[in-house]
Amino acid sequence: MGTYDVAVIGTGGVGSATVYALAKAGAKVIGLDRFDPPHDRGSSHGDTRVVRKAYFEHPDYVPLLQQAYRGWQHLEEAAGKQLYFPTGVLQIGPSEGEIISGIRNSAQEHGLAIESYTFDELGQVFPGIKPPENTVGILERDAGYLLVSECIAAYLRLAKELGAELRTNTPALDWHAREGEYLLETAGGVIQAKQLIICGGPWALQLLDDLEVPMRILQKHLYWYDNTAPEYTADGSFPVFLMETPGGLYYGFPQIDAQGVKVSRHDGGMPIEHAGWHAQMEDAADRADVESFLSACLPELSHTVNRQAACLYTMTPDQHFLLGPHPRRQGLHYVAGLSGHGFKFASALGEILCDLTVKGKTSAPIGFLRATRFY
Ligand code: PYC
Repeated sequence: MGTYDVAVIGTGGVGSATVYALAKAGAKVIGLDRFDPPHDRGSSHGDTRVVRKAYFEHPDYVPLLQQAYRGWQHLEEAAGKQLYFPTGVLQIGPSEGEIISGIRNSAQEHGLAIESYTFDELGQVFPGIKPPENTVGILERDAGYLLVSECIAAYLRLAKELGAELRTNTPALDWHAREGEYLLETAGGVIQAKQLIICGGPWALQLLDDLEVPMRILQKHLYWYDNTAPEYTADGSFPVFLMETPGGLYYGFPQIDAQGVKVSRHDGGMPIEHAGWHAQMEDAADRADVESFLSACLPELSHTVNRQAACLYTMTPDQHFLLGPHPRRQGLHYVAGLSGHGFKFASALGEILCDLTVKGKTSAPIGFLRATRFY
């Protein structure tokens, strides 16, 4: 075994992409996970994830998304299967609200194609949607959803074929720097690596506590509603949607299988003390809240839940990611606090973390995501 070039803690969305990128670059890499990924104990499960480019959160994310789109295409080719489904993403909100004005800024700054709809047009073009009063819509066609667990499984399979070592059900307990390398204490013994990448999702609160950025964990519920209405199906051209309503920010996916239409609330959420959570699978207040959104805005959808799941968001104070080389520790790199919108970036973040370790630098514009913005 000896010393690895790089150890990656956490092989969910970003960790699996990172292990793959490192193995492809010829590094001797080991990836560890406390469960057996793809699993449902973190932030990368529930079948689907939104992928979109005209990013309302900040225009500086757009170059990373352009890299991510290329990365997902590469993964599809390498894995020999479709993982990205360009159903389009429709975002609805007040025309001066955070979402609509943010999309317009990003699209303008980066020359991205978007289509605008007035309130009246929304009702005509998307007959299943009753938009909240005084809202407008923007459709981005080169956007849609990714099959989240299948992306992770593909990265891990391909990484293994390229020689990466993967240890599942092996919690990383602690790490120490010693004489130019890292010693990683795990439940299965100590691992030595020249460099360390921490992609621990909600476990980053413990593993990256010396980054000194206060993160918190929120639990979110996902619901799959039974559906017989053709206007909510992917075949019926229903897009992925995000809706900024007076009651909250909700999102969902077209029906793609017998489970129905997946809907959840993006803002809010229940604070969780520790990532070793015990899922509270039923939250009557959350479900009632989501269903009042359905009654108001997706009135043809049933309220019969075929499946529900819970997942975790790891939030930073400003809801932007933490990414980069550790400010005080040579050879230690971090990605954390993806704040519920990170999976779509995983293919790019894996390449960037690979470059930071193998080349010692990246040409990707990630300065705005450094943890040092909080100091
Ligand atoms: O990343 O677009 C996103 C998203 C919406 C809701 C949860 N994540």
